[in-house]
Amino acid sequence: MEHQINSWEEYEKVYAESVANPEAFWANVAESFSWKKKWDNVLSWNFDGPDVKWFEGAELNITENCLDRHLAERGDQTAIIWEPNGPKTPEIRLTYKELHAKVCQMANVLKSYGVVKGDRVCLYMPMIPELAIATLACARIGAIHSVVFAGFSANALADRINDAQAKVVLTADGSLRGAKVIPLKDIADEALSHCPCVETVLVAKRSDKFCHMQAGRDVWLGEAMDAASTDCPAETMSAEDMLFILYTSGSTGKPKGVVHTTAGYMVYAYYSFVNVFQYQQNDIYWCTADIGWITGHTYIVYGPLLAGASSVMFEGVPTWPDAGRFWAICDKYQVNQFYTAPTAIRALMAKGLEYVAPYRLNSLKVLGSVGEPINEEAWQWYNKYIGKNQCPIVDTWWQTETGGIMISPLPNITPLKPTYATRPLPGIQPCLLDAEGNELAENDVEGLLAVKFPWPSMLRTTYGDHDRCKQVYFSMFKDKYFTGDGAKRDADGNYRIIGRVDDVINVSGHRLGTAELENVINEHDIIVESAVVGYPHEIKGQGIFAFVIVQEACSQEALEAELKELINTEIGPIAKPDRIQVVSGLPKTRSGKIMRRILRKIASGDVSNLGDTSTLLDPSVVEEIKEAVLGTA
Ligand code: 6R9
Repeated sequence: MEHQINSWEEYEKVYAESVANPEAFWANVAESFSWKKKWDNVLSWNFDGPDVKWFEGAELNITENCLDRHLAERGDQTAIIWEPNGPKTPEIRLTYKELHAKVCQMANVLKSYGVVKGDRVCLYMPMIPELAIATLACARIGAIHSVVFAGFSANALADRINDAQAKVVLTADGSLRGAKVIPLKDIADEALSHCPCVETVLVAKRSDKFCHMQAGRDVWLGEAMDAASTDCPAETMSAEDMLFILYTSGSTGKPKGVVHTTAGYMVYAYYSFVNVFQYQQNDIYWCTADIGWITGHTYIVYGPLLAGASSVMFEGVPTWPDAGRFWAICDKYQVNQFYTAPTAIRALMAKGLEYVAPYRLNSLKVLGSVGEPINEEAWQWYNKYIGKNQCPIVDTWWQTETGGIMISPLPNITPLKPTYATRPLPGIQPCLLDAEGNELAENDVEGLLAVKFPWPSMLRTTYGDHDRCKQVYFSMFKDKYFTGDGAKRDADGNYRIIGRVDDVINVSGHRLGTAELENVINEHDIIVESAVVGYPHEIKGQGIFAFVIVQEACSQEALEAELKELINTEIGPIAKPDRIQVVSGLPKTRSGKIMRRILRKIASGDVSNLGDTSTLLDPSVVEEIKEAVLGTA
């Protein structure tokens, strides 16, 4: 594959060049794409705006690079193998030619409902081929896609639709998850009753569930596609035209719409994919993420297709019909590169080796991990039982905001170190800072992780609120992008990501803002005040611990059930608290700020060193909380 690094010496050389002359480096990578018009200027930037432009003046369409470009050479090669929820249901294979035709049909359907370049389209869909097709169909006609993970609730969906002012929503009648069928259209309908901006709802058929179709608004997607032409010219896009919005949690209450643009995202998605997975022609690659998250955007849809890869897309869950499903799929398709999350590894590890034993797993060459720190035990298990000590593990650190993998080993090239994401990819200039923003230039240090030079797939803004983008990412430290993560760098220059240093918790690899959770909990009539923190959880990485003050005595059982239900409807099942503790007060400073540090320590069961509590308004609440949580004062 073009621009693939083959040895450690080459990595060091290429990395040095990419830092010495970033523009020449990225221009060279960009040369291998098909452009309607080449760029006038590779990069202009300042992090004060922030205002970052890559490949300015260029014109292109990303779907021509994902699809059309491959037709002559590999039109009949499989682009996507779709493995359905049920293991006995036949899979669907789409060749590049077939995928191209379907994307054009769906693009024509969108056009027929009035979608034009720049319009926002919301995709609230299960992991069915139509989701990948819809993503590309939007890009084909220059509409901006906003994929909302289908596990989010009606309210969360409504907020995202309204924030983006989406004109069209795509959904399905139902979503099959293991033995369950989720009535997706009903949830969408509930959201849509609060979304006057939506004119048309296109509904894919996936279940036998009846769903209401609102006349004049709702349309069956399958029928509309069948009637549409398979020819749709690709809209001409400028390099910096928006490609998509993806909402993510931050430390304040409202999710942010992270914005990615066209050319830079394309170049980096390709470059990082071929290097981190060392994909070779005819390999079968599988990323288990959902397209509702950034990992699915970059490493199920765009990256693999840009590289002309064959990739697996899985509708179901890892534990159904049993905990061997992932391994069965690896054997079934002879998967070569497998990319998943630590939370899945830990969950499957806990089920026991009898679910791994029946499978050969001999096609695997590279194993990947993403979403949260991978603990040593999970790393060793993944390495020994899945990789059979033969497959390098790439622990890939990145974020919704970075668009692509930033720090990761290159398999069979970078020396591995368990739990370390190791080295930055070429073109990526990370640094560690102290609290004042001074760069810790030496090795063997720990600090706040930032990036000091732009890279092509970095976020450009937060939708509808550029100032928020500036505040959250670019004002903490001058001339640096701040990640929100803490990290350490060992004596050899390898990075290990420690975790979030802000009020974001990472539950099973999903980001949740504690403020977002508290806002919902506080809506309950009986709640006076709440504070939510993360604590170590064996499977999920972090669990959700909610401390609540109630207005009147109530049964713990009823309170838990009601709060869980409330969170379920307001955000979704992923955000349900693991522990709810009623307390009579929260540890606050004299200025009224909750000392979360103390709550975090107590929630983790560690009260050895709570630090100075003398500045608290009422230090005695700490004793009470300790007693309530741990049964000791
Ligand atoms: C791609 C993705 C981003 C946050 C990030 C960090 C955590 C991701 C990690 C990791 C340790 C890794 N994170 N990968 N922590 N090691 N390999 O997950 O994006 O959902 O935006 O989350 O996830 O804390 O800041 P996103």
